[in-house]
Amino acid sequence: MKLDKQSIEQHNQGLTAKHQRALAFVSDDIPQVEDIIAKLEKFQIAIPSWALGTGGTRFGRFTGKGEPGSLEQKIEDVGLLHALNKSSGAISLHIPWDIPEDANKIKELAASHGLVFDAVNSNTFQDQPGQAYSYKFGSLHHVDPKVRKQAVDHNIDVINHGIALGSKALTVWLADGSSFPGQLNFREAFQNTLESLKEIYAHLPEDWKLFVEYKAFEPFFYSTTIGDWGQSLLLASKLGSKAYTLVDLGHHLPNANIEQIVSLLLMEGKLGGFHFNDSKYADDDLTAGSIKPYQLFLIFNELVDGMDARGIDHSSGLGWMIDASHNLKDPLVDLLQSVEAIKIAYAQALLVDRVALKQAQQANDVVRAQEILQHAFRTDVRSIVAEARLRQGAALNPVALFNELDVRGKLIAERGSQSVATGL
Ligand SMILES: [Mn+2]
Repeated sequence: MKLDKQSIEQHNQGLTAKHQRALAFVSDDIPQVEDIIAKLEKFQIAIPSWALGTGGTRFGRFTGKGEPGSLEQKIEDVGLLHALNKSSGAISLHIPWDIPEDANKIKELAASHGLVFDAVNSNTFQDQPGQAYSYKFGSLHHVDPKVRKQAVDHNIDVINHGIALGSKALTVWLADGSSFPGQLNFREAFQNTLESLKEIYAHLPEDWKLFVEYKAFEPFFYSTTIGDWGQSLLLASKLGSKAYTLVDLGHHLPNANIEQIVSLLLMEGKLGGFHFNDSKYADDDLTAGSIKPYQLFLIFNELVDGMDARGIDHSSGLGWMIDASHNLKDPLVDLLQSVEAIKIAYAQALLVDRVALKQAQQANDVVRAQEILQHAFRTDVRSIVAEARLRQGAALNPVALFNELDVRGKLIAERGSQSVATGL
């Protein structure tokens, strides 16, 4: 299904008066509000193809209804999100869960929804039917060169799919690690990973990036071969200028200072992209901003500061992606909430008075520094984010319109209640 312009306009008309009041109230004290709105309009967050179905837990999967059963339907779903918020204009594909049979047709379909293809993701954390060697003991770090070669070849295959779709980046996340002391030689595992990544890197087109994702633990529980940003940065530095570190918010040990990590990676020109989600305990993959909105703001504060310091374009300089999936909410509504939370944090970060903050830091005025940050965080910017949407023809309240139009009900009528998304 596609949303028609008229239902969006009708929805907006009903909310206009209230919206204008809220916008006028908050804008009065923000001289640069037009600049913030312009930046918000440009800022797009890629939707992962694996988040459109109801995710599972280690204990089971409770499937939703009307889930997208094909790549075409997944693109249709992201198109719906983009029509509702005009902030989800890209899709990040996972291979082999979503292999396009006819890349040109898929590209055209995506373009008809106003979508482009963001980073492609390889998968060497599962065995696929007919695969010669198992990844049970890892992939790019494996002791057996035949397993490593199979994993390298898969990544090259993913790059080729991405080239056909117009992607410009490959994200590599490895489930390589060990669960028991003595299982692995750390140095050999790292060297094997580096050599494998070098072979993949050699196949990257000139205008592509390689994102090296890290994760502290899980699925292994003693060591992870790319376990933290230091190990990722080490690999990215050895690989070359097209390799970057990718930060997934859920891939840190509890209470890690992610904003400091982001700041230093940006300083070194090695922050490639982001996977947004939120968590209470570990890699919980919850809706962005649902547990720790202040942390999300502090991360964006460093992102804006660091990108401006290096003259990086906010919307295109880094890869912005959601990586979240759970099994309670409607996945489409969940993604709308995540995108909204990300844009709110970004808008608040744009509000920070950086000249005053610098002065406070130079004067060791701790109280003033906190006041400046928390003033921005406590400003209700929802109407500013909504205004950016309104100007692009999207809905003032995407979640409300999703419900008003009974989008899920219509998808169930089209696809049936048994349709299950491929992937997780
Ligand atoms: Mn991730």
